[in-house]
Amino acid sequence: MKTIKFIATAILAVTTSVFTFAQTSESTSSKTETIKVSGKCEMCKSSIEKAAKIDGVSKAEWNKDSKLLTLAYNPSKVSSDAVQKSIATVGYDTEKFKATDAAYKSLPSCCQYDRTGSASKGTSESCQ
Ligand SMILES: [Cu+2]
Repeated sequence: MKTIKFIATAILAVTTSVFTFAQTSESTSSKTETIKVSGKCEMCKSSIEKAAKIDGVSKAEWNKDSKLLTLAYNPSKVSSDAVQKSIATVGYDTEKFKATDAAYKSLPSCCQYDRTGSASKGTSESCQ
């Protein structure tokens, strides 16, 4: 009887620690990062967010005013570089990866953000 009680206690202890470990690794498996991504409007926003949401990314939110993409992802599944490459593929420049000219030119004309780096505002109209 004493042995059974000991085994039951042991099993309970192991189960509890495994559960605690699982919870701990769950909370550390997500990394949040803010990345600058060029773009202009709501249409850019949906394209950028769609491109950013690859496997392992739990949250991608681009702010059209600050041009910052808030990214939450699992670092063991995906890297920030991979997400930025995916965004560059659809035509938007990120901090680390530039879109190809072809991808940039295939964007709707209103979405062709200023690539010269000069903050000239109001030179071209935004898409509504
Ligand atoms: Cu746009």
